[in-house]
Amino acid sequence: MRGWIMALGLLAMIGLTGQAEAHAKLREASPAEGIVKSAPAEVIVTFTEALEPKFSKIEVTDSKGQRVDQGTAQAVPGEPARLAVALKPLAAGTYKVTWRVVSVDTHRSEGSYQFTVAP
Ligand SMILES: [Cu+2]
Repeated sequence: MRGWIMALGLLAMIGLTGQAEAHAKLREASPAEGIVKSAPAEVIVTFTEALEPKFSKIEVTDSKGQRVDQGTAQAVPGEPARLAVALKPLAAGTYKVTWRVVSVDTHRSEGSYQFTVAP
């Protein structure tokens, strides 16, 4: 019995440490990095942690640095680790998605990737 309690305590400690060090990392994105055949209407990014949508944003820019997203990124209902932003109609070309997010543990993280709309 004592062994069990110690083992559970150890597991709890590992669990807590793991959580404290967890930052929101990009888990998947739509469109994904690379080439897409048709212009997407929105960008949806999914992270490894739940986000604070009010403090999280996505910017999508074209090769000239012009914004092509339609503004504020929105939380996806029922999907706390997911953020979406609508796009203006995209021509063929390469676009950069930059995300700056705050996860529910208040940690900030940011990053970017590119996708290309094929001609
Ligand atoms: Cu964190």
